Amino acid sequence: MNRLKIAIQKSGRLSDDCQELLKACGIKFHYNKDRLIVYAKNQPIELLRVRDDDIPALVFDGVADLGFVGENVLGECQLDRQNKGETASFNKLKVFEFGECRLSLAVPKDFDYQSLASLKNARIATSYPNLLKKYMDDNTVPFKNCLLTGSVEVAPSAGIAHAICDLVSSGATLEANGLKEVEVIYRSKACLIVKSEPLSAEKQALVDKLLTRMTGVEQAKE
Ligand code: PRT
Ligand code: ZN
Repeated sequence: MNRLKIAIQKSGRLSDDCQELLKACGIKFHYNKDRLIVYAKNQPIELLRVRDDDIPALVFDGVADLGFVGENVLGECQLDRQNKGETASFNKLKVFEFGECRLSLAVPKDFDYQSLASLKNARIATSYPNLLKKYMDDNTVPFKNCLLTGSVEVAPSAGIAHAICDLVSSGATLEANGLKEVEVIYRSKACLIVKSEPLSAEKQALVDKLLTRMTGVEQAKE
């Protein structure tokens, strides 16, 4: 049987939870921090360890069978494809209780924010241009996009942008940068996606077994 290919974040906020979940499902790996591909010792499974941003496309294109990814990254990549007129097909198998965060708009504390209209024509820094544009378009508020792949939270104090649209969990990063959260535009948790093209019967049976075990692991935690 061909190995079931699972894309997983190589190192970051989702890596440990995903690896622990697979372990709790009885799948054994020898992780090597530098390896892109890791084979399971006791199942026909291989992990593709990549940047989280690359995971949706690997599943959309059928390069990976399954992928663990934040719904924020998934939503952004899906819109990016759709906006380019390309297809982005997948099925969501599960949403987990880890990786929880929200994509929010934030402004400097002294910004006189009344409603979303206060951001009319503002320059907004973000790493999520498609989710931001959809939200602003849905609310018919024009704005200027400022794409940054990192250090988004310093953009207002650096004079690069009037506001930001970034991930928040505790809010400590916003606080440390003198910003206040004014709108939540997207709520996210980690999820498991599968490619839309049908899997072989053997792979499907393995996926079904994994899902049953994941449910068991979740119930054991309750
Ligand atoms: O290298 P790679 O591209 O794989 O990793 P990455 O740096 O892009 O992502 P990583 O590991 O930081 O996050 C992976 C995923 O974790 C995200 O896509 C979200 O789905 C989820 N997640 C959950 C978070 C957070 N919580 C979070 N707080 N991702 C990022 N943050 C950042 C946020 O951007 C901000 O800088 O943490 C800071 C805010 O945290 P608080 O607690 O101060 O509000
Ligand atoms: Zn990333």
